[in-house]
Amino acid sequence: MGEIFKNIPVIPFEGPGSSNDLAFKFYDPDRMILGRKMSEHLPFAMAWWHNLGAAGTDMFGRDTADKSFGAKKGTMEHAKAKVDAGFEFMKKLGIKLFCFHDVDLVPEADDINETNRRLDEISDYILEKMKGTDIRCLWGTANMFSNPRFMNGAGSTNSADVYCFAAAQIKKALELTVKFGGRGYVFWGGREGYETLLNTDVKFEQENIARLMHMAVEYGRSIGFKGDFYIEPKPKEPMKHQYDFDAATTIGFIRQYGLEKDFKLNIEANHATLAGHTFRHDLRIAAMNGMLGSIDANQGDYLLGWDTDEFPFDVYEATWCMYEVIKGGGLTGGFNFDAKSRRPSYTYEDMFESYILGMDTFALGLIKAAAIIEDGRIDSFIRERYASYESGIGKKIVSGEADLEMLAAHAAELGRPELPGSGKQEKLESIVNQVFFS
Ligand code: XLS
Ligand code: NI
Ligand code: NI
Repeated sequence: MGEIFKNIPVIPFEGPGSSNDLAFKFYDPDRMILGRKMSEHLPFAMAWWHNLGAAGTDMFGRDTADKSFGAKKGTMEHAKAKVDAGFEFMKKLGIKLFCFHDVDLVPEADDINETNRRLDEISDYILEKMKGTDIRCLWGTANMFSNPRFMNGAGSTNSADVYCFAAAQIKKALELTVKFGGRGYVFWGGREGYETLLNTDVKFEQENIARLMHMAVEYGRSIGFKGDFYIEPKPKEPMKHQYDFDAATTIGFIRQYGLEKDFKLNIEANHATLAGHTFRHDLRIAAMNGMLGSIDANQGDYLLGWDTDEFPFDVYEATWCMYEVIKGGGLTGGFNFDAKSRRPSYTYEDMFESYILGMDTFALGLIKAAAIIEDGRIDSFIRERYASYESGIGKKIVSGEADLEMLAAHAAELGRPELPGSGKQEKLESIVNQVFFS
């Protein structure tokens, strides 16, 4: 197979002054930020499904982009052409990781035995491609939402037979992940939820999901999977109510069912915002619970109520993301561009320009987050804000020496407290502006 993206060279870093569309302006892999290379802070990954699959189809219209890569869609030749295209794409951008669902890799057959045979064939081909490159797998997953059999869920389905197909797919996807040396395995419960309580036993469904996850851990470990399992929260779409609503809900589930040894979260920007949170909020909740695993790097549109999966463009959001990641001690996973070019962006150049945008946006986010941390004023303000817990009665509260009677006595002695001190939001926002634009 020859070159697919013929007019597109290896994408160089040219700096902010460059007017070359096919160059990085901010992503400079070897640049040192806070003592580490940018590329180490930012392990970027390509999402097989969007980049090599999604071709612009929406609810109202068919494909706009040609992603046949010279082969007939629905064939194994096409599956291989996607591998060729994907590896050329990653090499040209300097991306070292990829993420996949089982059925992103091959056309799904009617019979799962045939699908698995195809997966064996394509995974041999992918493994061959990986040799001699430093391209690795970030995470794998099973698509347990597209096939009609999963209309009522996978782990949460009412049908025990369908449940077995979910199990079979997880088993195979885990085997593929191990074959590729993947760092993680993701559960995104697109159809793990419900439309109406009139037909749903929520408790039973959640218990069944947990049972499946325990089986996945047991099997994964038995075949040598050493990475993290991740749950990717999302509040809705396609289901009206999804069980893994947001980071906090998902952490509760993980702990409720004793999965915390093996599971962390894969936080997606657009899912957090659909849940009515900021991206940053869900990252914080994950990080403070020791469950910040991986990130699906994209962004939504605040005017739209669904998962638009846009390439990250908002530098503020990327900055707060990187701030949380740095403060949270980094990721065990990486930054997967679970993002697709807009429907009218249908050319090969658009594929590259989309990734250049996403990678530059996160590079800027990293640079700005480091600048905020190095500036130090915000961090020291936050520390200072809780200083009353460092001595006196505050210290007793924190150390566990206090009881209600002691605290009530302290209040009685004071009669009335001083006001707790200005929150200084506007001052802090000005500092952010100053760090950003000076
Ligand atoms: C969909 C999800 C999906 C997961 C992987 O909204 O983001 O793409 O990342 O199944
Ligand atoms: Ni995602
Ligand atoms: Ni999504």
